[in-house]
Amino acid sequence: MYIKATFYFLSVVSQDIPSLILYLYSSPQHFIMAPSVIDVTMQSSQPSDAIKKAPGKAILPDYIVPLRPTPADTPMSEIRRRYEEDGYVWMKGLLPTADVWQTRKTYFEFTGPTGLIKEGTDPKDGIYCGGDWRNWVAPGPFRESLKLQNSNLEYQKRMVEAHAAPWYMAFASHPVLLNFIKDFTGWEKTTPLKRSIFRPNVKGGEPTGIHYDQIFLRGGPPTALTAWVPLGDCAINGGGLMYLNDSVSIGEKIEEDFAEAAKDFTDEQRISAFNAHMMSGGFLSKDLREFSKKWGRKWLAADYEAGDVVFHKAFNIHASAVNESDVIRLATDLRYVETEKAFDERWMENWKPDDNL
Ligand SMILES: O=C(O)CCC(=O)C(=O)O
Ligand SMILES: [Fe+2]
Repeated sequence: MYIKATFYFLSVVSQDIPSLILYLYSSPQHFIMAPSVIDVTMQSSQPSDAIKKAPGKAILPDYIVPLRPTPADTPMSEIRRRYEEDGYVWMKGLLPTADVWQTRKTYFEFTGPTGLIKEGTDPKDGIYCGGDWRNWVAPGPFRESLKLQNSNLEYQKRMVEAHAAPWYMAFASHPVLLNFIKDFTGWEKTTPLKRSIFRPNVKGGEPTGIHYDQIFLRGGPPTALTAWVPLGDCAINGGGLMYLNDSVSIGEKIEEDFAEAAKDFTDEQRISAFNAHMMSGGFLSKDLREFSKKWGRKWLAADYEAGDVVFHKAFNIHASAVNESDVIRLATDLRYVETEKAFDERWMENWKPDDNL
């Protein structure tokens, strides 16, 4: 089955090669800024000896424990049981690794010529060119809040365009993913939400703040299934996603409080991740240490490998640590809903920096 899926996938990817070649001639535009202020580090002995940093503050080793891996040949009943118990299931080696590496390579062949990738290195490796991470912040409200000047417009353009590329759409509808979801959920028909996002985090860059996905999907019931896919290996200090242990009930409780506070809002305000009660970016906090202390839960972290997929629930709380390696952390979050049931229709357009979701 994997061989068949790989062949299908590569044939879709290769169709886009001529359009990639068209972009090879543009030159990078850089600008200079003060070095990053993210500087506090602490040694972590668990789950590996890696250092883990959150923005502005280290996450103490005591607050970090390993994510539970689930081998791909685990019986589906056990996979479902773990998903219910943990609010996530980390499927090891689910996707054919060649397809994952190919997607990584295609992404960096497309965005690399803007200066992102270190000269003379293989795009597949995604080795960061170095320098100030702010050069490589995705366009959108966060980038605007940084008030950057002379930004690398070609990078921003390509970064956005990658989200509508046929090779990316093909990856989101990878037959192995769709088959797995069919067996796992029992849904008659699955719709991949079109709004899926690349997460290219460079060394020292601002990681994803603490949230649960339903904050951004309030236009529908909390039934969407998220697949977080590291596109390539992602070492423990490489900025992978971390999950707050046993956090679904916390996410549900926080959402109830938000709903209560928003009950007099218009429908549009009520479902917005950015209404008057929310923090900037829709996040619950950026302080992983404090959040862990406040709720009495530890962060689950992992060394991810190409081929892994983490499926998580809409109320599961998660965030990323800072990428401290020279390898660009590229991941994507893909979301799926049952076709015939209600879902957040706002997510049926490709991601755009100003889509206000
Ligand atoms: O990759 C990230 O940093 C964020 C991913 C995420 O929040 C998700 O997949 O739901
Ligand atoms: Fe998320």
